[in-house]
Amino acid sequence: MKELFDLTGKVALVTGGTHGIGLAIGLLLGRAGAKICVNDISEEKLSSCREAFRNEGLEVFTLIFDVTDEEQVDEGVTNIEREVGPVDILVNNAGIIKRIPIINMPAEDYRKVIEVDLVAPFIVSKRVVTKMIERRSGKIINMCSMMSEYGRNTVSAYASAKGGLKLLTRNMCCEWAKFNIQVNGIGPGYIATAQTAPIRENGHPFNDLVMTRTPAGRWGTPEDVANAALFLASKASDFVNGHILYVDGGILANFGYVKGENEV
Ligand code: NAP
Ligand code: GCO
Repeated sequence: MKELFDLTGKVALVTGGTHGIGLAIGLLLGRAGAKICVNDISEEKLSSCREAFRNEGLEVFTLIFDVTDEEQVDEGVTNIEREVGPVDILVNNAGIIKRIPIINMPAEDYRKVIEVDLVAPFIVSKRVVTKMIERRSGKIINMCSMMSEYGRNTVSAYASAKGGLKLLTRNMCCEWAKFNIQVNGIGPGYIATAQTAPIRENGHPFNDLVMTRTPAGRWGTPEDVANAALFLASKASDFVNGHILYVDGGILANFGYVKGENEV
């Protein structure tokens, strides 16, 4: 049973994995035996990431590159292939969000979110998949969102990107499954990280909405998401492809309810 989730001998790249969901994924895949590579655009955050791994008795190969820059991605992945080995597991985790009403959002801001959240997973996957095809084996996990299914005020760019990433995931499945490469997405619900801190902390009313719309009645944790990543990175998911695994405490299943109505 344990060998189903044993990643010993595998090389995993988690983009933007220095904190939040990406860090939790890297630590868990590392505990499962994988050699972990993490990139970011901030050396300071890479340094704190190395400390987090050290504190868990784990090694991590860190490197700086911007996932939206094809040359930097090629250089970074070439460095990983030389120093660590070809990437077996790619987690396209890096992402940004800008919460601005459409009418006020500069097109440049819209493009930037699309670049990081949608174009970058295309760029990084395209660079990494060549060796996966050669070796007839690989796992790609795209970090989608419940905004791959829903819109909401102010997150038009983010929802556009995450909706697109859902279909890019399915297209990658169509083109690469025949090479024994499984490409899936994870769709987290509302997770307590730096990205959601502005709408979760200091009594923000959005916090009440999330608490009532989420049947589990809590914010998710980065570890909740990492558990799903371990499944999609392991042998246990070898026949799962083109799937978006929602890790959302039931929010997508829930239209909502009137507080106190027929509550058990
Ligand atoms: P986060 O704390 O904002 O972390 C995102 C990471 O991506 C950061 O390390 C960031 O680095 C990195 N990054 C941003 N732009 C980059 C670039 N151009 N090149 C390389 N790295 C870059 O976010 P999170 O909450 O952990 O979320 C991680 C992923 O899950 C994102 O894709 C997010 O959209 C998705 N997600 C989050 C939630 C949630 O509720 N938190 C729910 C659904 C989906 P810097 O910090 O140095 O900029
Ligand atoms: C927001 C939140 C969400 C989460 C996540 C939900 O402003 O609505 O940031 O977008 O980040 O994507 O799944």
